[in-house]
Amino acid sequence: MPPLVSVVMGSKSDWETMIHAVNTLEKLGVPCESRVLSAHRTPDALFAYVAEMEKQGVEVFIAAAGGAAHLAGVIAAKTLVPVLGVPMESKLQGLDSLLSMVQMPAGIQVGTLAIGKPGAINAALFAVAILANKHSQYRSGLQKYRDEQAAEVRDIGDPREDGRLTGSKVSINPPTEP
Ligand code: RP5
Repeated sequence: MPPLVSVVMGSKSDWETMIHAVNTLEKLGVPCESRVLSAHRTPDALFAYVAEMEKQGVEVFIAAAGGAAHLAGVIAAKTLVPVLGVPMESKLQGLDSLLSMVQMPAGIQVGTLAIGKPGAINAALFAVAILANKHSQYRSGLQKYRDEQAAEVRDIGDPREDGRLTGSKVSINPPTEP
C-alpha cells in the first residue's frame, strides 16, 4: 500500500526520537515510510524525494530536525501537502530547533509540535486526525487510542497503591511538619 504519511528526519541521530512517531502511525494502521534526508546536506535528494512522495499520493509529511532545523520549512516550501514539524533536542535542549521551526515567516505554513518524543507522538496523532477527515477508518483508531489512554489514567486509582508508580520521584504526600 502506498504511504499516506512520510516521516523525514535530518539525521540518523533523530531516529531514536522519531521511532515514536513511526510506532504510533503503525499502531494506528497508517501506511507510512521513513527517510533520513537533510535540507543542507542532501538538498537535491530531499527535493526529489518530496516530489516522488507527492506523486505516490502522500497526504502528510512529518519533518524532524534539530539546531537550525529548517527541514520542515524547506519541505513546506516545495509542496502543498501539510507539513508537521518536530523540533529535536539539541545542544540548547531543543529551544533552538523549536524557535527555528515555529517561527516560519507568514506565507509557508508548518504545524510545529513539542520538542522531542511528545512532539513525535503528537505529530503522528495529528497526521492521523488529518487523514481521518478523508479516510474515515482512521477515526475509530484514534478514538480507541484515546479511550485506552483514558482507561489507563482511570485505572491508577490511589497512586500510593499502584505498584507501577513505586520509585517515582514525585512526592504525592507533602512532608508533614515534625
Ligand atoms: C539536524 O542537525 C538534524 O536533524 C539533527 O537533529 C542535527 C544534528 O545532526 P547530526 O550532527 O547528529 O547528524 O540537521
